[in-house]
Amino acid sequence: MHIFYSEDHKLRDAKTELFGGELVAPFEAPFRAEWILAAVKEAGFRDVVAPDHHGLDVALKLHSPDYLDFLETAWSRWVADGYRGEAIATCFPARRMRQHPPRDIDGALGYYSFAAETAITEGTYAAARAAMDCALSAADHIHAGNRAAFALCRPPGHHAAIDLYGGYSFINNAACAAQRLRDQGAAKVAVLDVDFHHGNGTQDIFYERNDVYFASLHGDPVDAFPYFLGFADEEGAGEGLGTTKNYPLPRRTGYDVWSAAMADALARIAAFGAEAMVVSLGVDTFERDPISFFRLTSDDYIRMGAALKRTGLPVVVCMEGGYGVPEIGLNVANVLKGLSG
Ligand code: SP5
Ligand code: ZN
Repeated sequence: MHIFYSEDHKLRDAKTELFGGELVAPFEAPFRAEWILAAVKEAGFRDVVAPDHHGLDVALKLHSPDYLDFLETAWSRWVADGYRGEAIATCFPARRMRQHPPRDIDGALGYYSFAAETAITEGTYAAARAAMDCALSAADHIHAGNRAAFALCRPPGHHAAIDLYGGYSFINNAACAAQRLRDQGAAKVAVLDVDFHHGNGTQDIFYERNDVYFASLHGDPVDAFPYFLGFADEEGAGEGLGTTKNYPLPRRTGYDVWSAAMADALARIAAFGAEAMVVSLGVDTFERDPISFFRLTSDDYIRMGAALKRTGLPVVVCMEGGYGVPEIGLNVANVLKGLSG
């Protein structure tokens, strides 16, 4: 299985995350990709290749043009205003306020985000483009006839919505992979999101579409970020009604309950008629993840990968979350091990 990896992920190296009222070292940091890369190589996945450079044509089918332009220019606008710290949103267009992009960068940050923990920094956009390139190249690799590919995306992408960043996500890598698979001829595609957090961005992007099925297993939003999306009654709208499925799960969920939900999701994806699948892989479901509350063990990730393989579908795996502990590498390698059987 090919691993698509770009050194440019290191350009996303924020110094600050707003957490517990303090600016702390971000959970989403370069060491994550380095640990994961080392572990997958150690597990025998040695075909590590740099992605091709892609344009924005696929992303422009998912994100709004003004949003992508904002991402590209936000840091220079912030610096031009004389701010000395990293760019953190502080004011949001909340209930009953006007939804209009401000001219001022401080306001634009709030307009284009849904969470303040994620700072924009100098290299953020370049790194997000490289992560997108990994996802697109992995999709191209599937189109070329391979059964599976791993896009070691960093920063992650599944929280990035049509015109919102947050949750450490800027461009939705998994959505780009799914769109690429569609553009290359797959009539129907599924995105299975197994990150601990609800994939609000991916859901938003495909909510009214009937060609992409979205299923997500995650911490119940009454208890977990992103709090305001991912409930069981969200099922898609318009032409997309019935093509979104959410599995909000309680604290201390282990693999028995979790895997039953995954099996239900995979049955629905098969019934939908997906010809290819993108997996948003977060290993923040791990029992010792520092910011999450599921109880998966390292061996469970082998079983997860094997279940993905049993679908018989070609699979693009996109890296999402998973933090703090050395086991993130092993857990990702275990998914790939199960998937390549
Ligand atoms: C890609 C991904 O996994 N993004 C997750 C972003 C989560 N950021 C907010 C973290 C807040 C953690 N709150 C923990 C509360 C523990 N009581
Ligand atoms: Zn997550």
